[in-house]
Amino acid sequence: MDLNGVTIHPGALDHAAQEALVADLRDVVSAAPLFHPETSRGRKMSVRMTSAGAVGWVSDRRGYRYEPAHPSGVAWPPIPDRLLALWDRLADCATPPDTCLINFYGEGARMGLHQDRDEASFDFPVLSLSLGDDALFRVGGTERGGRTKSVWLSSGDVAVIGGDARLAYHGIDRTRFGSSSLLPQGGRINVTLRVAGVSA
Ligand code: MD3
Ligand code: FE
Repeated sequence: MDLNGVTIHPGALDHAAQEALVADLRDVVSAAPLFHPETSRGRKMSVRMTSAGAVGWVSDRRGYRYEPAHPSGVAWPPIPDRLLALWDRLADCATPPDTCLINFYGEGARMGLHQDRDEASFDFPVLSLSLGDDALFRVGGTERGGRTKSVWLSSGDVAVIGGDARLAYHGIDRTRFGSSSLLPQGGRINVTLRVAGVSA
C-alpha cells in the first residue's frame, strides 16, 4: 500500500512477534529511560522518547541532533536483534541502521508535521514500526503547506519511507488511546530505524 510514496505493510508482524518486540523495548527503556524532549523554544514535546544504537536523537534548547549518549550520560543500548532482522526483511537496504528512535504516545500525545533531516544522508530509507494503540498518520509532500493524505496505523504495521518521500512532511494527528491491549497501560510505541551516518 502506497501513501504519497510511503510504503505501508499492514500487519507485517503477528501478535507473538509484537509481544517479543515489546519485551525487547522494555529492556532498552530500562537502560535508557524515556524522557520528554524539549524543543529549542523550551516547550516539552507530548511524546516521550529514547533511543538504541551507536547514536540517539535528542532535542533540547540547543536544538535537534544525534548524540552518543542518553541525557543521563549512559551509552544508548544496542539495537535489538529482532529489529535488525526486520530491517533486513523490509527496508530493502544493505546498510544496517545505526540508530533506533523509540517514541511513546500516552493519552493525548501527538506529533506535529515535520521533516526528518538530522541524518547525514537522505539516500537511506527509514523503517517505522507501530505497536499498541491506533494512530492517525499524515503525510504530505516536501513543501510545507502542500496537500496531505492520512491513514490509520495499527499495531504490527510497518512503513518504509525512501526515495522522494524521505523528505516529506509527516506527523501523528492523534491516537485512539486504549484501542489496543498490547501494552497493559495503553499507549502507542513507534520505533524508527535509520542510518544516521553521524559519528558517535
Ligand atoms: C515520512 N515518527 O520519529 S512514523 C519520527 O509515528 C516520526 O512516531 C512518527 O515522525 C511516529 O520522526 C511517524 C512514520 C514516519 C517516520 C519517518 C518518516 C514517516 C516518515 C520520514 C520521512 C517521511
Ligand atoms: Fe519524523
